[in-house]
Amino acid sequence: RSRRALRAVASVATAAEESAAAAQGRLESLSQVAGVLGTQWGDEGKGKLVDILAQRFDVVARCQGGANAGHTIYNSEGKKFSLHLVPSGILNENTQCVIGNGAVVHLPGFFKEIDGLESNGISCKGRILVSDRAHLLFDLHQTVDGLREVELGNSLIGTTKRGIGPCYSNKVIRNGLRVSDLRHMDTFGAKLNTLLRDAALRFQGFEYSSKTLKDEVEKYEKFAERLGPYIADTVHFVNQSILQKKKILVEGGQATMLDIDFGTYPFVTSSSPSAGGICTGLGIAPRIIGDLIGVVKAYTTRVGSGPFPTELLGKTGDLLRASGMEFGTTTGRPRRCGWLDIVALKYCCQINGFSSLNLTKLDVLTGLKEVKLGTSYCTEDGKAIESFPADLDLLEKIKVKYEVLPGWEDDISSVRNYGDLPETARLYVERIEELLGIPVHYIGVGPGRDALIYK
Ligand code: 2SA
Ligand code: GDP
Ligand code: MG
Repeated sequence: RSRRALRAVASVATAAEESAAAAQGRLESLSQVAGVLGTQWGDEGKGKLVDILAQRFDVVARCQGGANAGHTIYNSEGKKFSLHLVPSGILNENTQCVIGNGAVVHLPGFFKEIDGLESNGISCKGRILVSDRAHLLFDLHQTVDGLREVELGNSLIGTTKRGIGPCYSNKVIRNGLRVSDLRHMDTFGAKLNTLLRDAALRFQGFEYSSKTLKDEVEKYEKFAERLGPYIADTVHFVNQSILQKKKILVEGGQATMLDIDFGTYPFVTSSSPSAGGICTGLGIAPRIIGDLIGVVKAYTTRVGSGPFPTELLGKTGDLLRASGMEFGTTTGRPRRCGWLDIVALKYCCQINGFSSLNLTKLDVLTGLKEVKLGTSYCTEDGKAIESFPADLDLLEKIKVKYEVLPGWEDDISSVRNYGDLPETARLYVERIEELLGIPVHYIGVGPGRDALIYK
């Protein structure tokens, strides 16, 4: 071979070595208990990062939400998996998965998900523990979710209709059924009857008869038997694992801007997808939690109704939707797209105290002449707004001030070393770090497992 060819081979080897070393450094330094949380309105690419990090963790746990989540992962052969309730650690055969007490479990959906994974060669038996404190989400909750949305008409929330709100409502009003109730099938029917009767009293369209109850109880008798080996006191399991020096990764669903307390209420989900949800949804003490990685999409998307200050309603929004393939993983709904919202992100970073960020889908911005960052909000008459407002009327009318940065033309999907990104792409990353005051340690440049730059 010519000297030039040899030099080229050597430099490729060096680049690969460099990226492998950067990956190792990042992965090895993660704390014993760490979390991956969404920072915007969901679908930032949390599943992909969790799947990658899972190789270094013994346990991957979900602490909130249910099958409203849609986490997409491509394995090393490029095969696509869409996970809903099962944690994204499941593709890594050495990882134990946990569905914590803060999650809501729809058993028909759970078994369907497991059957799908097993038929694709992913073994689930003995690898997933479901908290006996988690609440059961019934078909009735899904029906009620749909009926509530119809009732709301034009002001509907745009839920996934997976029954999340109605199930958490029963939890909070204290007549919900928990996984542990499956151990007492003698009283199960009477408790379920209360929920069915309440729904029938409240909604005209809700069909209910004693046969509905009988059928449902029979179904759950079978589920109880099948779920038996999965049921555990996960609070005890997780805390014992911590004492045994095992590494625990918490996988957030949805995101802070959809949080029941911090999100754009009422256009939110019914759980706590921010840092606090780790403590309440798994029983992990706050001082044990170490690194929290915030997953930030390089632009913003939102599915469902509600305020979206940096939304792009024209061509650029359509372009982002098409090139980012922005369609709901659970429902297939088109996602609304817009520029990165630094004001909302600052608010989110404040709430969660992230140690680092994963900027995802940077590749989707390739080809844009310029990219914009929404850096401040003001009222219609130009008065500055200091922090992310609770007031929806104000949010709907808000004016966003943008910082405009130059775009980049080069395809970045095969870049693996930070220094090989175009200068303007680096400028974009570094400006985000500067504005948020948090380092970006991971940069996504494609959906695949390997399409990640460790910075
Ligand atoms: P819900 O069903 O009661 O939790 O809906 C309330 C709001 O929360 C939003 N939400 C989501 N937003 C983004 N992604 C989610 N998961 C799926 C996905 C969504 C899908 O990964 O794409 O397939 O449509 C998710 N889950 C809940 C929801 O849109 C409402 O705004
Ligand atoms: P999650 O709910 O946060 O896990 O995200 P979703 O799976 O709902 O949506 C993220 C989508 O973007 C999925 O289809 C991922 O495969 C894809 N994705 C994740 N990271 C990247 C990236 O860096 N670049 C590109 N092009 N796609 C990505
Ligand atoms: Mg998703």
